[in-house]
Amino acid sequence: MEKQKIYHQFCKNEKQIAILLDPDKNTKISDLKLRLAKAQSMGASFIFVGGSLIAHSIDEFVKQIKKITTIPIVLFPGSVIQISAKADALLFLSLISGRNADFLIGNHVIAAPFLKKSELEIISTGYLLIESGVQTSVEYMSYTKPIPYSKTDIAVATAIAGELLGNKLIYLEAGSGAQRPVSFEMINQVKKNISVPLIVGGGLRTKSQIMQAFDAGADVVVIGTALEENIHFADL
Ligand code: 1GP
Repeated sequence: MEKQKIYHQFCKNEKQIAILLDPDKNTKISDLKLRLAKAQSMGASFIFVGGSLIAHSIDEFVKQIKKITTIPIVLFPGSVIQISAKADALLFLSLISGRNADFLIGNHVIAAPFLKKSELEIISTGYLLIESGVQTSVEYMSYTKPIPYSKTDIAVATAIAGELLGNKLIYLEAGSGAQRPVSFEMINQVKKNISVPLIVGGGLRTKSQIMQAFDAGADVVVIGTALEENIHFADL
Protein backbone atom coordinates (compact mmCIF):
# COMPACT_ATOMS: atom_id res chain seq x y z
CA MET A 1 0.00 0.00 0.00
CA GLU A 2 1.15 3.54 -0.77
CA LYS A 3 2.96 4.92 2.28
CA GLN A 4 0.72 6.90 4.64
CA LYS A 5 -2.18 6.74 2.19
CA ILE A 6 -4.82 6.87 4.90
CA TYR A 7 -3.08 9.64 6.81
CA HIS A 8 -2.98 11.73 3.65
CA GLN A 9 -6.73 11.22 3.40
CA PHE A 10 -7.10 12.62 6.94
CA CYS A 11 -5.02 15.63 5.92
CA LYS A 12 -7.21 16.51 2.93
CA ASN A 13 -8.39 20.05 3.27
CA GLU A 14 -12.06 19.10 3.41
CA LYS A 15 -14.66 18.12 5.99
CA GLN A 16 -14.94 14.35 6.32
CA ILE A 17 -17.12 11.77 8.03
CA ALA A 18 -16.09 8.55 9.73
CA ILE A 19 -18.71 5.94 10.55
CA LEU A 20 -17.95 3.94 13.70
CA LEU A 21 -19.00 0.30 13.62
CA ASP A 22 -18.81 -1.83 16.75
CA PRO A 23 -18.43 -5.55 15.88
CA ASP A 24 -20.68 -6.45 18.81
CA LYS A 25 -23.49 -4.17 17.66
CA ASN A 26 -23.45 -5.15 14.00
CA THR A 27 -23.79 -8.88 14.26
CA LYS A 28 -26.53 -9.16 11.64
CA ILE A 29 -25.12 -9.02 8.14
CA SER A 30 -28.30 -7.30 6.88
CA ASP A 31 -27.79 -4.43 9.40
CA LEU A 32 -24.15 -4.15 8.46
CA LYS A 33 -25.03 -3.91 4.77
CA LEU A 34 -27.60 -1.20 5.48
CA ARG A 35 -25.14 0.84 7.55
CA LEU A 36 -22.41 0.53 4.97
CA ALA A 37 -24.81 1.57 2.22
CA LYS A 38 -25.69 4.59 4.34
CA ALA A 39 -21.99 5.34 4.91
CA GLN A 40 -21.50 5.26 1.15
CA SER A 41 -24.45 7.57 0.48
CA MET A 42 -23.25 10.01 3.18
CA GLY A 43 -19.88 10.11 1.42
CA ALA A 44 -18.03 8.74 4.47
CA SER A 45 -14.25 8.75 4.08
CA PHE A 46 -13.51 6.12 6.73
CA ILE A 47 -15.07 3.20 8.53
CA PHE A 48 -13.80 3.12 12.10
CA VAL A 49 -13.97 -0.28 13.78
CA GLY A 50 -13.87 -0.63 17.55
CA GLY A 51 -15.79 -0.96 20.79
CA SER A 52 -15.46 -1.35 24.52
CA LEU A 53 -15.92 -5.12 24.72
CA ILE A 54 -15.17 -7.92 22.33
CA ALA A 55 -17.62 -10.73 21.83
CA HIS A 56 -17.00 -11.17 18.10
CA SER A 57 -13.90 -11.62 15.96
CA ILE A 58 -12.46 -8.36 14.68
CA ASP A 59 -10.77 -10.23 11.81
CA GLU A 60 -14.07 -11.68 10.61
CA PHE A 61 -15.82 -8.35 10.97
CA VAL A 62 -13.17 -6.53 8.93
CA LYS A 63 -13.33 -9.25 6.26
CA GLN A 64 -17.12 -8.85 6.04
CA ILE A 65 -16.86 -5.08 5.67
CA LYS A 66 -14.25 -5.47 2.94
CA LYS A 67 -16.60 -7.70 0.96
CA ILE A 68 -19.22 -4.94 1.01
CA THR A 69 -17.37 -1.64 0.61
CA THR A 70 -14.09 -0.13 -0.51
CA ILE A 71 -14.20 2.66 2.09
CA PRO A 72 -10.92 2.39 4.06
CA ILE A 73 -11.18 0.57 7.39
CA VAL A 74 -9.44 2.26 10.29
CA LEU A 75 -9.16 0.41 13.59
CA PHE A 76 -10.19 2.41 16.63
CA PRO A 77 -9.30 -0.12 19.31
CA GLY A 78 -10.65 -0.11 22.84
CA SER A 79 -7.96 -2.63 23.77
CA VAL A 80 -5.07 -4.62 22.33
CA ILE A 81 -7.28 -7.51 21.35
CA GLN A 82 -9.16 -5.29 18.92
CA ILE A 83 -6.44 -5.36 16.30
CA SER A 84 -6.70 -6.98 12.88
CA ALA A 85 -3.95 -7.01 10.27
CA LYS A 86 -6.71 -7.13 7.65
CA ALA A 87 -7.72 -3.48 8.20
CA ASP A 88 -6.09 -0.61 6.34
CA ALA A 89 -4.90 1.50 9.25
CA LEU A 90 -4.93 1.76 13.01
CA LEU A 91 -5.34 4.80 15.21
CA PHE A 92 -2.51 4.26 17.70
CA LEU A 93 -4.43 5.98 20.47
CA SER A 94 -2.71 7.46 23.45
CA LEU A 95 -5.27 8.59 26.04
CA ILE A 96 -3.43 11.82 26.84
CA SER A 97 -6.27 13.35 28.88
CA GLY A 98 -5.76 10.56 31.41
CA ARG A 99 -2.98 9.49 33.70
CA ASN A 100 -3.28 5.74 33.34
CA ALA A 101 0.06 4.45 32.06
CA ASP A 102 -1.56 1.43 30.40
CA PHE A 103 -3.48 3.70 28.04
CA LEU A 104 -0.58 6.09 27.55
CA ILE A 105 2.11 3.54 26.68
CA GLY A 106 1.53 0.09 28.26
CA ASN A 107 -0.84 -1.37 25.67
CA HIS A 108 1.24 0.17 22.91
CA VAL A 109 4.30 -1.79 24.04
CA ILE A 110 2.27 -5.02 24.07
CA ALA A 111 0.99 -4.42 20.54
CA ALA A 112 4.17 -2.99 19.00
CA PRO A 113 5.87 -6.23 17.82
CA PHE A 114 2.67 -7.35 16.05
CA LEU A 115 2.09 -3.92 14.51
CA LYS A 116 5.68 -3.71 13.27
CA LYS A 117 5.26 -6.99 11.36
CA SER A 118 1.84 -6.12 9.98
CA GLU A 119 1.16 -3.98 6.94
CA LEU A 120 -1.22 -1.78 8.89
CA GLU A 121 -0.67 1.93 8.51
CA ILE A 122 -0.12 3.16 12.07
CA ILE A 123 -1.31 6.67 12.87
CA SER A 124 -0.22 8.17 16.18
CA THR A 125 -3.30 9.80 17.71
CA GLY A 126 -3.64 11.95 20.82
CA TYR A 127 -6.99 10.94 22.33
CA LEU A 128 -8.72 13.36 24.70
CA LEU A 129 -11.76 12.29 26.68
CA ILE A 130 -14.05 15.19 27.56
CA GLU A 131 -16.73 15.07 30.26
CA SER A 132 -20.16 14.79 28.69
CA GLY A 133 -22.85 14.57 31.35
CA VAL A 134 -22.74 10.88 32.28
CA GLN A 135 -19.96 8.44 32.90
CA THR A 136 -19.05 6.87 29.55
CA SER A 137 -17.65 3.44 28.73
CA VAL A 138 -14.26 4.96 27.88
CA GLU A 139 -14.03 6.63 31.28
CA TYR A 140 -15.05 3.50 33.16
CA MET A 141 -12.94 1.06 31.15
CA SER A 142 -9.81 3.22 31.07
CA TYR A 143 -9.80 4.23 34.75
CA THR A 144 -9.20 7.83 33.71
CA LYS A 145 -10.91 11.10 34.45
CA PRO A 146 -12.21 13.11 31.51
CA ILE A 147 -11.31 16.78 31.08
CA PRO A 148 -14.20 18.85 32.51
CA TYR A 149 -16.69 20.03 29.87
CA SER A 150 -15.89 23.74 30.27
CA LYS A 151 -12.13 23.50 30.80
CA THR A 152 -11.22 24.53 27.29
CA ASP A 153 -7.78 25.75 28.35
CA ILE A 154 -6.86 22.29 29.68
CA ALA A 155 -8.07 20.62 26.47
CA VAL A 156 -6.06 23.09 24.40
CA ALA A 157 -2.90 22.56 26.47
CA THR A 158 -3.34 18.78 26.27
CA ALA A 159 -3.82 18.85 22.50
CA ILE A 160 -0.75 21.05 22.04
CA ALA A 161 1.26 18.65 24.21
CA GLY A 162 0.03 15.75 22.08
CA GLU A 163 1.13 17.43 18.89
CA LEU A 164 4.50 18.34 20.40
CA LEU A 165 4.94 14.69 21.42
CA GLY A 166 4.42 13.71 17.79
CA ASN A 167 0.74 12.80 17.58
CA LYS A 168 -0.35 13.05 13.95
CA LEU A 169 -4.05 13.41 14.79
CA ILE A 170 -5.91 14.85 17.75
CA TYR A 171 -9.24 13.25 18.70
CA LEU A 172 -11.71 15.07 20.96
CA GLU A 173 -14.00 12.40 22.38
CA ALA A 174 -17.17 12.87 24.43
CA GLY A 175 -17.67 9.08 24.55
CA SER A 176 -19.96 6.88 22.53
CA GLY A 177 -23.61 7.73 23.19
CA ALA A 178 -22.62 10.84 25.16
CA GLN A 179 -25.48 13.01 26.41
CA ARG A 180 -23.82 16.10 24.99
CA PRO A 181 -21.03 16.40 22.45
CA VAL A 182 -17.79 18.31 23.01
CA SER A 183 -18.57 22.03 23.13
CA PHE A 184 -18.15 23.98 19.94
CA GLU A 185 -16.03 26.49 21.86
CA MET A 186 -13.61 23.72 22.84
CA ILE A 187 -13.46 22.38 19.27
CA ASN A 188 -12.80 25.90 18.02
CA GLN A 189 -10.02 26.67 20.50
CA VAL A 190 -8.28 23.31 20.07
CA LYS A 191 -8.38 23.65 16.29
CA LYS A 192 -6.82 27.12 16.47
CA ASN A 193 -3.92 25.78 18.49
CA ILE A 194 -2.89 22.69 16.55
CA SER A 195 -1.78 22.07 13.00
CA VAL A 196 -2.63 18.38 12.69
CA PRO A 197 -6.14 17.21 11.68
CA LEU A 198 -8.80 17.31 14.39
CA ILE A 199 -11.28 14.44 14.86
CA VAL A 200 -14.40 15.01 16.96
CA GLY A 201 -16.83 12.34 18.13
CA GLY A 202 -19.29 11.27 20.76
CA GLY A 203 -22.93 12.29 21.08
CA LEU A 204 -23.30 13.86 17.63
CA ARG A 205 -26.90 12.93 16.88
CA THR A 206 -28.24 15.53 14.47
CA LYS A 207 -27.24 16.98 11.16
CA SER A 208 -27.11 20.42 12.76
CA GLN A 209 -24.69 19.23 15.49
CA ILE A 210 -22.44 17.77 12.80
CA MET A 211 -22.48 21.00 10.80
CA GLN A 212 -21.74 23.03 13.94
CA ALA A 213 -18.82 20.74 14.79
CA PHE A 214 -17.46 21.23 11.26
CA ASP A 215 -17.98 25.00 11.48
CA ALA A 216 -16.20 25.08 14.84
CA GLY A 217 -13.13 23.42 13.30
CA ALA A 218 -13.54 19.64 13.26
CA ASP A 219 -11.86 18.13 10.19
CA VAL A 220 -13.43 14.70 10.72
CA VAL A 221 -16.58 13.86 12.69
CA VAL A 222 -17.29 10.34 13.94
CA ILE A 223 -20.82 9.00 13.92
CA GLY A 224 -21.67 5.77 15.72
CA THR A 225 -24.73 5.66 17.95
CA ALA A 226 -26.89 7.96 15.81
CA LEU A 227 -26.69 5.55 12.91
CA GLU A 228 -27.18 2.50 15.10
CA GLU A 229 -30.38 4.04 16.40
CA ASN A 230 -31.74 5.38 13.13
CA ILE A 231 -30.60 4.32 9.69
CA HIS A 232 -32.37 7.33 8.20
CA PHE A 233 -30.34 9.68 10.35
CA ALA A 234 -29.03 12.88 8.76
CA ASP A 235 -29.46 12.58 5.02
CA LEU A 236 -26.39 14.60 4.28
C1 1GP B 1 -17.20 7.11 19.99
O1 1GP B 1 -16.71 9.14 18.93
C2 1GP B 1 -17.32 7.92 18.76
O2 1GP B 1 -15.91 6.78 20.26
C3 1GP B 1 -18.74 7.98 18.29
O3 1GP B 1 -19.64 8.33 19.31
O4 1GP B 1 -21.43 6.61 19.21
O5 1GP B 1 -21.87 8.83 20.23
O6 1GP B 1 -21.59 8.62 17.77
P1 1GP B 1 -21.22 8.08 19.11
